[in-house]
Amino acid sequence: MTKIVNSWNDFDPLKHVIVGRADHSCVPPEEPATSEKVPVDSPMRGMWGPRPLETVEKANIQLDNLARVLEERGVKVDRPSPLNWNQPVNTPDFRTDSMMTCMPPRDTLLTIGNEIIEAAMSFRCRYWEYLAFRPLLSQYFEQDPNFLWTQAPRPRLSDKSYKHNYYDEKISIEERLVRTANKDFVTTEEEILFDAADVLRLGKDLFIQHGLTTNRKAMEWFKRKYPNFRIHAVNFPGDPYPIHIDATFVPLRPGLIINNPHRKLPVEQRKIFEKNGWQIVDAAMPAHKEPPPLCYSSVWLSMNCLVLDHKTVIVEASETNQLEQMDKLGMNVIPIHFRDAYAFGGGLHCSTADVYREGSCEDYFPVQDFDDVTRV
Ligand code: DAV
Repeated sequence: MTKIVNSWNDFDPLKHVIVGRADHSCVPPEEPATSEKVPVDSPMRGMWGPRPLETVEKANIQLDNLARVLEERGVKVDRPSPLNWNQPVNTPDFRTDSMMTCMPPRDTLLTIGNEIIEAAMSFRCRYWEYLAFRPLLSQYFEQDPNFLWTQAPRPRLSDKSYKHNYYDEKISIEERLVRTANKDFVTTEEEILFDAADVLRLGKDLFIQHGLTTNRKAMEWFKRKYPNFRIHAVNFPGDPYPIHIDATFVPLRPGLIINNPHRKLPVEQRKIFEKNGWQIVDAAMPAHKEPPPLCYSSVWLSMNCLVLDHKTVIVEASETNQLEQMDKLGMNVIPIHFRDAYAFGGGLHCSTADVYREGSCEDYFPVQDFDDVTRV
């Protein structure tokens, strides 16, 4: 019997990881949660169904290449088993006409130490996504006697989970920014909702983004689940579509975080980092003006890098500014091409989920003798 699952942060030496697959991916029909994320002028508006086969094939080539690069560096790579995503989801509480993908495992699976949690995601089209990872989780369970396999309380995703008329075609970016600043999001507090990618793990501290996909009730759940941890609610007022923390606030090694300069952590929320000697550096500007076609994410996938250890990071090959900044920050950079995969669920960090990183649960924030406004 071996230890298979162990990961406490995003920067300790990566030994075992899940890399997503794009097969059968669909653009899901609009629903209360997703209509918020698709920009008004996006060509994705109003269209849904299976993604064009040649785009799926191109994405898979880059995902397979990422897997190969990781394996060459001694990282064990597992892959999910995609379902046919072009099927409706029917529950007693809702119906939607198709599912989405299992390309970004980072949204579905949250690894905390020896535990993997299947997240309580807010998109109806993602209701069954965890099933693609079940063969792997089942295998880990058989092989690792200490692996804790957890499913967060399943959300019902009835109409009560979303604000009605929150979405309005005419709403401007400025109005969206006001909503983000006021912490006014499409999801309600009816039930626990979170995407795993909204949770930034730093040992004993979990920093959780309050946004479109994660609510306060989720933070309360984490607080009760991990009484020995400190749970922090963070939000980034400059983001008109706050979904996931990993193109916004990205740690590179203990003591160093890059922060999206358009989505700065508010001054009063920075104290915990400053008091504990952490440096928050503005991330480099993206090299691209637009995301690739049919992509949900912004150009800030530029900073969605995959850290392999405290000195090594994988960055998208065309992100010249980000490559240069990593070098200046003392990281060895491995550039790889990944933009063909972006539309399927994000960047290098999004498309992976940790299984094993060497290291243990450190306390990176021992200084606590101040008013911590982020603490839940
Ligand atoms: O900037 O669109 C993307 C994060 C995806 N996990 C953005 C956030």
